[in-house]
Amino acid sequence: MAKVLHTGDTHIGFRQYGLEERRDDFAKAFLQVVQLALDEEVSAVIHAGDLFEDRNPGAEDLLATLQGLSTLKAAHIPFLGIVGNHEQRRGVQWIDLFENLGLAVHLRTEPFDLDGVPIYGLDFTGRRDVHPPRCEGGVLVCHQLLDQVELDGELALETLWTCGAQFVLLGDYHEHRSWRERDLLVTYCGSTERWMLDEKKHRGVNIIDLHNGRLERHELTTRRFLYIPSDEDPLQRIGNSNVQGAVVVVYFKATKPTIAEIEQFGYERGALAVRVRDVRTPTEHPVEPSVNVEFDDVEQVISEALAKKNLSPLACEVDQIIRDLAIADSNVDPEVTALLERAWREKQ
Ligand SMILES: [Mn+2]
Repeated sequence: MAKVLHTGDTHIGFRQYGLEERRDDFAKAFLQVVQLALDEEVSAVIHAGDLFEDRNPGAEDLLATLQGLSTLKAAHIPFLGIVGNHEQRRGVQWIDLFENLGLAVHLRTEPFDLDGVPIYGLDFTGRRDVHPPRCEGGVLVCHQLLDQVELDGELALETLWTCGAQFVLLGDYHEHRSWRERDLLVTYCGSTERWMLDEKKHRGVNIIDLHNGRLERHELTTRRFLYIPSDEDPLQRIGNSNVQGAVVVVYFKATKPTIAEIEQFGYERGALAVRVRDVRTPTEHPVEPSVNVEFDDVEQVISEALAKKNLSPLACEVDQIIRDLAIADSNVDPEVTALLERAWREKQ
């Protein structure tokens, strides 16, 4: 008993590289985690935020999510979650809707009792300093960046040693990490599919025994990514590998073959996607020849770059308004003004 599955950063609904196959992969990873929870007979699934890629998941994303949550409910495994930065809405949150349907519990600073262990939750609070609540003898679940993983991370690891919790289960950072000091375990579970190209390691989840503090990693079976370093000949490597259905990632610093040739060869060999990353330093190539790189996916490149900037939810909303093609250019100003006025009023 009191063995919990800690997951997060599922990003259901992410149509990575503009591909339906990838959207499907993110939902499947969630269902795989649900199956693992059943197989491992855990007492609860604890989700540390970013269940969805954004705050408007599509019907197919909701369907997969409801299937997963219903499966857990039928197996009497509670799903305990918080809100991450990606899915955060003004007003009602998705987790509230699932809670209303009896399929989930929205963890809050008032603890949920799991077989005698108090479980506290803190929704994503923005990129400002975070002060953890008191969590005496229990588990704190939150979605923030620790100063140990990002220099300007808003949550200081130091403050967690004194919050009273025995376990701090984190989401937001997409790699598995953990720290132990005295009786406290602090851990990131990592994302369940590769959300960015540099998430090279195997994806997985944490299974934690709340009685003895033991943490086990369980790897997930996810879409194959073939990483080709810049010192290898990409055409030769692709030719010698089974790339059928895989995402091929080429780090590239030579001038031959061309990026277009690498892409074409990868697709001919059956790759699902070919991403070429130019790793030459600007001084090596003052004239940028790779005009076609990522052109079909420019929105995605911008999203990935912005995600690294740790913008506030408000700044992200401004960005979404500006990039939303459904909003006419002449309406961008009034939309942004209205948004800022709303935010200002909420602060009063
Ligand atoms: Mn995330």
